[in-house]
Amino acid sequence: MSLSQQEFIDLFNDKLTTTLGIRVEEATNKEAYQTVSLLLKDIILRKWQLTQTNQLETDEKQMYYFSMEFLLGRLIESNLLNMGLLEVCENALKELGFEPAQVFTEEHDAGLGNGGLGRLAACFLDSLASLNLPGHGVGIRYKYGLFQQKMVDGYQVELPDYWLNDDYMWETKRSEKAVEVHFGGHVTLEKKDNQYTVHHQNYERVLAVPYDVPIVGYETDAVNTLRLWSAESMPNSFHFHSPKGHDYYHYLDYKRSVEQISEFLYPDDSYYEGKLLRLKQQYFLVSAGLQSILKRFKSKHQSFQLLPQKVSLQINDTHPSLIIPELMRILMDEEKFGWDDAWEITTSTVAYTNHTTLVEALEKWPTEMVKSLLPRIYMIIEEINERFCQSIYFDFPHLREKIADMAIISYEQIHMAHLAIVGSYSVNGVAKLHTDILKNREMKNFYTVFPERFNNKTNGITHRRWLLNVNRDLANKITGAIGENWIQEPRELIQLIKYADDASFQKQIAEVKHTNKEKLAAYIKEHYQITINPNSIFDVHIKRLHGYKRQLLNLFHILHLYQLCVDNPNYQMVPRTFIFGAKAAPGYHFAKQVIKLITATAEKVNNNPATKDKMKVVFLENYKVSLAEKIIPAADLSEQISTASKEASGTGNMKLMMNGALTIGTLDGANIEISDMVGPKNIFTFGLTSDQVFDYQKNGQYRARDIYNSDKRLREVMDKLLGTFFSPDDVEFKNIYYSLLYNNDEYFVLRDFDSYVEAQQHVEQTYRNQQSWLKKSITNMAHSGKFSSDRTISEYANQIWDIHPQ
Ligand code: 26W
Repeated sequence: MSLSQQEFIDLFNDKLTTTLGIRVEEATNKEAYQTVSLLLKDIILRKWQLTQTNQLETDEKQMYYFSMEFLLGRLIESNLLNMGLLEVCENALKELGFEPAQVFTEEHDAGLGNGGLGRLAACFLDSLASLNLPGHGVGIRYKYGLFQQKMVDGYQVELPDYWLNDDYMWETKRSEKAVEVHFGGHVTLEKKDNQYTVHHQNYERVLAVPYDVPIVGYETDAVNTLRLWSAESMPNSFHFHSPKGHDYYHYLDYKRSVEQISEFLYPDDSYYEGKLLRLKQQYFLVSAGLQSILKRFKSKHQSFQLLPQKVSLQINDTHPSLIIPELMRILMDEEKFGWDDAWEITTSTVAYTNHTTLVEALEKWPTEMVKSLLPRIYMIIEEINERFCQSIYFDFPHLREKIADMAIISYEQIHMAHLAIVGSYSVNGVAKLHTDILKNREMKNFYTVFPERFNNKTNGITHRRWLLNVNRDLANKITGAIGENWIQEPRELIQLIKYADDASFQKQIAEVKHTNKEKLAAYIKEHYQITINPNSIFDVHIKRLHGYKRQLLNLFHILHLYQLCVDNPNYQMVPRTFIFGAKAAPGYHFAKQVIKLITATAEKVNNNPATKDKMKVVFLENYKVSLAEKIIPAADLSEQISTASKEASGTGNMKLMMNGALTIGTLDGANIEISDMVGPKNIFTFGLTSDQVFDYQKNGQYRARDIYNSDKRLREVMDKLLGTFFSPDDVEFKNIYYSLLYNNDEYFVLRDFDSYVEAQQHVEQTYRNQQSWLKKSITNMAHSGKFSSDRTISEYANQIWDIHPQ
């Protein structure tokens, strides 16, 4: 798309008049934002409509990405960029007297996700559209996104994220495409002429209304769709005629209970809680999404035999795995297929991505709950289980004793991961190590039965948002050196290797980083009244707060440095700014205590004369996509320090690397592949390997207390948690202390401390030599092309979905 600046201004003024009825001089930043997005949406809608017609006509295979989370953040800048209108829009806004950055920040983040899994889904949508691939998202239009985090006296407090307070500019409600979803009731089977008819009665009816968001690709024609479903009560469902007069109250109850379904996103990350409402959400997503896909399919095809050739359904973790019995239900009960044919179609259409092996994150629904909420679905799951167990018994006699472990239903629980593996044609992990752990440990028996299903798709991130949009200065320097080819072909970033040693390029890179650090410092000054030194190392730890992500290990290093400075006023260190951003699940007490410990440490470090010029600790409130976009370009050091084997992949590691940060990390998730790409000299690795972690878990020989006893530094740090260091009479951190010493330190914080401190010393030495640091930084950027989600999505498209550019 190309528009001249004047054309853009004319469109702007016109929109302002016809929608808000005001003159440009009166318009606020918010009104300017609304106007830009409206005029942009007009342009996008034309393309969107063409794509839809075209996709229907050509009848190419479509892929649908089912996810309970899409963490989109803001769309304005990436939509402008992808439409080729970013520059002209910015110039036009300036001409009209606005500051573009101020205008863009008026968009409220769409925070419909918790963390990695949700953001991955959003990056995938961008890559699908940018590669011109027919792939769409299916999700829930939560009225409230992930909670807003407010810090009060150093504690996290959760506030509702009412993101729809202002209209969401990118969505279009499609009432005419609404479908019905049924819950509860009774199911009876009637046998007639050797055919079963299923009667489902007395169910609750829910109206699922889709809101579509156009997904624009970078310089491509196609506009894909993210369809978000909202739950409404059935129209005309209020009847006056009961003589008892209870109807009105029943109606209100019904309406409340229905609207609840799409009310809020569960804030748990990697922690499963068997809540009925969550189960409702999952079935609601799956049933509504599938119905609309099948409607479209039916408008073109006579028989569902063709479904696997025309449709691929990817499920983002097990959260949408009810799509398997739901598809079976529709094929059998409504389309009258027999079991075997229905099963063949289903298991050739659904593909499953696993994102975690943490036991506490694996979904297991109580049979009673599923039986009463989804009676027909439960019957089908029982049958899937029955047949699966039989097939193991007869076809894999050597696995007979494993049947109890592999069953989909056991101990009154449905194991959703087992259902997902048995019911799909592809099972993928999200990094090499993670896939190996699935194959050889966690899902070993399933791998024996279905070896051809398992495959790896290492995660990726959209380099358009995470480099081009958020760090334009850096992108320009890159283009200055190697040309702009890398934007279409991110692997071309490898050309930067030639400049890794080039003094003039190093200088440019250093300048950009410095400017970015100054910007972040100014932001921190403005919002936190903390002065940070742009010449210090910006050491960044941003991700959900979780035991396995070991923010605590980072903190112990900070407290250790603090002690060194206090003990020796002449202690020489390269100044550092430790930057944290993290939300804790509201019910995760340990994680919340760690947040409080970070802020308490910040108080100490930032105010002690012995440390305050050498170290600063900053906890940035309400970590979200748009905050990540501010921090990442300014980062020197990327903390990726999970207990080996626990982080399936990580994607923050990729974003930071792409922006020139060096990684300090364990050999976990995609860190291993980053290390393979850049080589050991260009990354600071430390700590136990995953095999060592597994060995400890098996042999039970880990003794956290022995390490505490033998390491004076650790004792000094940890004893601060109990004594009067943080506050005179406070014992609030004793839980942390106990979890490490009495519960034997589940995440091996103490075990990795020494090796971490050593790696941090290495970081410091390297940073002292700026030339060497910059060389490593450029080397990291050069190898980051592999981690573009364009690569990931091409692999999914070719190896799993069999979809092709349109
Ligand atoms: C049911 C509760 C629940 C909620 C979310 C369980 C599990 C999850 C997700 C699987 C957690 C998650 O986001 N996992 C992350 O997925 C990323 C994308 O693949 C990976 O990069 C991260 O390593 C992984 O932790």
